[in-house]
Amino acid sequence: MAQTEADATAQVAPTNEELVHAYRVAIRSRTTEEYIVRLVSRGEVKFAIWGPGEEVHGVATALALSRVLSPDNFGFVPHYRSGALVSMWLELNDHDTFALDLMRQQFSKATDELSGGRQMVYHQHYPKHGILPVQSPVGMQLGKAAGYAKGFHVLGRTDGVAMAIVGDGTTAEGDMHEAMNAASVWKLPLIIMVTDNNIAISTTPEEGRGIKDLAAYARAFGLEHFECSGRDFDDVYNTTLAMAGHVKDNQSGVIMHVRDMPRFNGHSSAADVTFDLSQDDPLVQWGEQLVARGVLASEDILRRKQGEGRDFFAHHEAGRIMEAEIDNIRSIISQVRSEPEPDPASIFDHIYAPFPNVTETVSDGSTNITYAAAIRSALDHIIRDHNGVIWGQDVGRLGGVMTATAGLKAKHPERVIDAPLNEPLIVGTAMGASLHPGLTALPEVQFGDYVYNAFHWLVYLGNLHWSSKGQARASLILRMPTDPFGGGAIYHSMSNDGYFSSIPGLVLLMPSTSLDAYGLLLTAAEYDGPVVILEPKFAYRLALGPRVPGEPEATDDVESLKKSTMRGDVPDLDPSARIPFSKASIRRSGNDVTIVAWGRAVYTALDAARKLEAEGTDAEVIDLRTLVPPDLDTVYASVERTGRLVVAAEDRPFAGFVRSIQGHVVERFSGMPTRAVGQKNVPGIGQSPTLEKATVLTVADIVDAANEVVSTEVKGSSGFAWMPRRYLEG
Ligand SMILES: Cc1ncc(C[n+]2csc(CCOP(=O)(O)OP(=O)(O)O)c2C)c(N)n1
Ligand SMILES: [Mg+2]
Repeated sequence: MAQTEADATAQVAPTNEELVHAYRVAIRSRTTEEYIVRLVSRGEVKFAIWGPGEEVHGVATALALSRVLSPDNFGFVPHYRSGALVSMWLELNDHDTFALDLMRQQFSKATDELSGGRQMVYHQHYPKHGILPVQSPVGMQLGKAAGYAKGFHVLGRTDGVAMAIVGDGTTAEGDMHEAMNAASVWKLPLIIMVTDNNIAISTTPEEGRGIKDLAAYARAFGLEHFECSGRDFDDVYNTTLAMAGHVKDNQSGVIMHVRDMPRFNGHSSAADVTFDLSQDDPLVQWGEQLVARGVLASEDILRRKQGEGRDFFAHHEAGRIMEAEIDNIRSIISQVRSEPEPDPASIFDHIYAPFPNVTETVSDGSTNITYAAAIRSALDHIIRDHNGVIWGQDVGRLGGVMTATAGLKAKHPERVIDAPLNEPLIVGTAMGASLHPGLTALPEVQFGDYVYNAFHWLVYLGNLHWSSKGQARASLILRMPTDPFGGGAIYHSMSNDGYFSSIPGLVLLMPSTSLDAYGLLLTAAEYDGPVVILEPKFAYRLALGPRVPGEPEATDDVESLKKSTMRGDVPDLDPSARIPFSKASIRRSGNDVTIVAWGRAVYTALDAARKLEAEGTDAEVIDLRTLVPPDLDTVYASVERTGRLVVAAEDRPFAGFVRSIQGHVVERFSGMPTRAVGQKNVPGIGQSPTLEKATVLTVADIVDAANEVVSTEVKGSSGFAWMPRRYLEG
């Protein structure tokens, strides 16, 4: 070795003090987990998962990473077996209560700072320390970390690094392919760490792992590959140090393959948890090495011994360091045992981040701003004022297939990004990027019909804030076109409101006018949580609803505005306009029947109302605008007056959101005549125009439903079951 290289290695090699510290943290991790095994065996805790056998890898990795990275430029999503790694990383970054934090989560106590008793153990989240929230579905660490890496670049950082830790079985998930694509195409400073114990619960590599050669796999994506033995402290430390330096300096992705990891207590508490003595223990071996090097005394370390029973401690001589940790863990357990359980009423806390307190922009006249142009203008403001970044298929060069992002790439070349053709990549990485405070992720999915392979991300976005006790905040606005628009057939026409409305925690919007699209987007940008916006396709090229503040009014200006927005320019509208969440709009007042609609159905409902008026029925039309959480007060106040309800939407009522709004009203006003109408309950819209017409919501559907409810006599067994107040006030 040349002299300078030797100096550099000596400088970064762990000192004896650091080695002792690392050994103590590794021993604490083993002690904690073997005590958890006891708690499980006694039935004191419901479920546990753990990583005995991964301690040496964990502490060596954390120590090496800390040489190159800090929470300021590093974020990572751990695996549920990364306890020792997380514990060491936290200690190196001035947080030394990990064992207590963990035990509180293990016992699901009210004091569990990580999730308030909502999450399984090892679902950590320490945002200040760069530890990103851990979720249960394996694989999502990958998209999340890839997005976090992308977020560093969006924010102009050239020294950031993100890491996802997954097990070997998880390399079969599509998430792996998505993260590899993102890392390759976007040149992300991403570490994909595969901790390989050669098993996935019970599935062997032969049964479960299609990637036979991780080095060749990495090469195919243009990434580097590093590998080490997870049993060997020095190998892990040196390889990780070189690998992390490479990722940081080159700002490019790697696979880090950690081979030969043992699994000592079975997969989880659901398995046979007997400590497996047939495998060599890296922690015992490393202790012996540290004694041989004179770093520790012989009495300090953990050793195996002959013993009876299934318990770890029956077969091990703890040594001085573990003895001290046993006292420590026992006192933590007895403290945590006596701490309070979560308050049952707390389940309703943190479903949403606080909604922005905005005043509705009220406007009159008719707008000349198309729906697409209103979206462009709002996105323009969000990019500028909220660190917004758009990515999706064809959103840049083309301006989106619906023109909703036209002109924005020219204005913000770095903030409008044509993404790979992969929806879970788009939504998942946006989710990860949105974990950077102050960044607003604006993913677009090209058609609502193509978001289903990203559904797990939407479910996760819905529970993230709640499951982290309100601490994790994902500022993400997902936009996608929906509703039928002539000839789209099964996969470009469907309305899918009901799929998303059943995910608690998501704000679901469906604006039907240019001003609502504009104002709701700007409100969403002020919100620290996930928002899904469904945009009716028919609307994009139409100027719908009242004037948008800031739009020109002089005839010449209006003409040039129309031309320029058709060309795909971005109009400059008043950035102060807002439409509040969860506030419906009464589009037409009436007394005889309430029609609740959203999206394209609002216009079908207004046409139906005109027809009904000609027949002598006075219909009120309510545009829900925010589907979830819905403004039921406005609906209730209206039906209380009219006594009749029709819910009309483009989605299928059967088992869907349309039926749900109807159900709320029926529950509250027992006996009230109601109908729910929408797309017919068939698997899709046929390509034939005749079939399409027979399938989608029509004016006649609404008129017929309104006539039915208006002509229904409201009677119960003992006379009138329910009457609108106006009859009683007579
Ligand atoms: C998406 C998803 N599918 C299934 C599961 C259930 N499950 C939990 S762990 C696991 C095996 C993971 O194996 P591997 O990636 O090798 O990690 P290891 O547990 O071996 O560290 C499975 C199937 C899950 N949590 N998430
Ligand atoms: Mg495994």
